[in-house]
Amino acid sequence: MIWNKEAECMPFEERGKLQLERLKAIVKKTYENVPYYKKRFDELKVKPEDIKTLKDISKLPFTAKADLREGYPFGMFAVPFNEIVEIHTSSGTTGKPVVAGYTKKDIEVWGEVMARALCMVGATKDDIIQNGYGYGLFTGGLGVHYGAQTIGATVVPISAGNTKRQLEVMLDFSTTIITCTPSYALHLAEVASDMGITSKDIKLKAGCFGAEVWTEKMREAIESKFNLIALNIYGLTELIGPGVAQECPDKSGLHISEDHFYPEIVSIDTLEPLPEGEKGELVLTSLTRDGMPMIRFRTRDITSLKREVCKCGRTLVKMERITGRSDDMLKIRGVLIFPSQIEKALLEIKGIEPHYQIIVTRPHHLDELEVQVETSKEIFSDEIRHIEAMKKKIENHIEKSIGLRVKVTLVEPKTLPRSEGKAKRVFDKREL
Ligand code: DLL
Repeated sequence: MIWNKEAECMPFEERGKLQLERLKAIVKKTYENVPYYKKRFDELKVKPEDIKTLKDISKLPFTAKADLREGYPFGMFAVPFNEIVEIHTSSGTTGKPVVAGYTKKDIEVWGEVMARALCMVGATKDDIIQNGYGYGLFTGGLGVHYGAQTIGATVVPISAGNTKRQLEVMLDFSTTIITCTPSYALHLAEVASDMGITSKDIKLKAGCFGAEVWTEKMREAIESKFNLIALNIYGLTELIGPGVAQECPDKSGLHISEDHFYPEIVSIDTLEPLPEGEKGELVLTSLTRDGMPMIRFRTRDITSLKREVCKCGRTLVKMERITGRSDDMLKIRGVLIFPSQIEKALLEIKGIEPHYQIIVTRPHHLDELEVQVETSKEIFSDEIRHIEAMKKKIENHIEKSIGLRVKVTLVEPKTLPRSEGKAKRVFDKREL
């Protein structure tokens, strides 16, 4: 099923023309309305009129997450504030989050691209979509919600968590489509099996899973446990939220809604655009974003692009599933964190040595983060209850700083491995 055949199956050349037209317009709008971009363009001595072909996009400046933080909270908006009807923020909790502002038009586009995504998964007016993405400032909940409503499907806005209730609702309402993170889907499957629920009791036909890195192995596990088709959805707050790209049942890549989000792949080392098919960092430009246009946003996500007429009939370019990031950001239970944030929180505590390791595991399909820290000799030779108190203090301090509960293990001084080069701090054992 295809939601918007005209847009999704448009001949390559015609789409190229549309993209160029939209690119010129968005660059002009951004230059004229966002002082930050005017300054960046001027520094590079590039003017909106310099965009004559799609390739000219490489003349434009990149935008990084840090740039958005600088403009916190509303510095990147391109419309008068009273035109903004909704605000979301990125899930990172330290420092200032990235704020995304949406006008009415943006919400419509979001509904459109999410309708395309859900339709790719098989959603129709007759489906019951159980939306297990978090509602709130996170874009997952409302993004899926707008798409479901655009299609006219029945959305159950259950949000994330409350696993037993999720399963009861799934059975009682005969949910046909589930949307949540893939790790949570596996957790649901495990709890379902503990509760004696089998795939025969469950009416799910499809799942739309994303917001974090996952693998083919995870797909196989989810599909066999729930007897459904599990498809990959990609998106990010800075561009809109979920709905930037979605996998179709051919499972040969995620179709980017490139009439709204223009993709480039650049080399991680040189930031030069790479030829099609090569792996590098995904850079996205919003072509139609009204409230907060984004020029060449560095997603830090690693992938490659493939342009072909897909078996499903769509001509939208396909990106390979995201295999990692070009920075050391981790996504733990949906929250974006950098190891440096943990380091900063740790070093704010007296008696802690700057030697630590972060170990990420996924017992029962839920992420857990353990921080092993060396303490000073004095603390380590202290009474057990003092050590316990120290451990609690660190756990609380980290939670306050990054918004995530972690397990702290105190280790003896000089026991963690020292490295000669770049210290390896993070041991991600989630098999992603
Ligand atoms: O995760 C939006 C979203 C919600 C996508 C629901 C899909 C479903 P952020 O919290 O801003 O937004 O995080 C964006 O998450 O740059 C990727 O690193 C990662 N990510 C998102 N989708 C995928 C995916 C939402 N399918 C960041 N595979 C992105 C791998 C993903 N990583």
